[in-house]
Amino acid sequence: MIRGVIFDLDGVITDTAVYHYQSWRRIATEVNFDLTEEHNEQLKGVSRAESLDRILGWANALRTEEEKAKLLVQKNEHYLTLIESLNDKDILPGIVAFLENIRSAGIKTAVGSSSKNAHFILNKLRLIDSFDAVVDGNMVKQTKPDPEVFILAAQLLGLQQQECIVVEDAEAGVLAAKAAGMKVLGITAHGQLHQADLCTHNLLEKDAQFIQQFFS
Ligand code: B16
Ligand code: MG
Repeated sequence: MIRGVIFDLDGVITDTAVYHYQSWRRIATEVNFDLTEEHNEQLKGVSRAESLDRILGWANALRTEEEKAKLLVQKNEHYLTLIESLNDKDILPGIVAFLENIRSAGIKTAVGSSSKNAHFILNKLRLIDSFDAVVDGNMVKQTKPDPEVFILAAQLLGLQQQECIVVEDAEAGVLAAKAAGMKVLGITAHGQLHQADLCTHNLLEKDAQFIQQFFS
């Protein structure tokens, strides 16, 4: 029996992934590296610090801890300017109705995000009250694909890990959920998330019955 649904934020609740990509591209040019969409796919769901390390690795660029700290601040400042006007119109299709539906069926809801901006973004979207728990990048030590973020979310919901499913758009997040012993509903615009139990384009016309039918 599924009693909780844990949502990833970027790429599932709202499409901030494109803004992360723009800000990382700008940082990448500073180390003379052309960050492609293929590279960016490998940054989805991964923490800010780990993303920078990966970019520096691809660019074969060495930076001191102090320089890295500055680049992380620059990246986030640019990202925050890009999401300045984010509002409830930026919630992805089907999310609001799906949340209402599963909550009225007694299913608990949480966010499990690698983003340190998750609370800020949920407030901008006016969605913060739709979740019983929010775990963000400030609350965990390990980034996805480590399961810590989802394990903590289940704990805060007061549920067993296997009583929760995760909704994810990134390979790192799917692996994190599987490592936590949770089933995964993958959200994909195109293609597949290989280890997800089921994939869909969006949550339109999905309901609590759908969740119990496919994931119990
Ligand atoms: P921030 P999610 C992740 O959020 C993003 O997918 C990833 O691209 C980003 O680097 C990470 O959050 C950290 O975000 O810089 O805002 O702390 O998909 O786990 O909700
Ligand atoms: Mg995501």
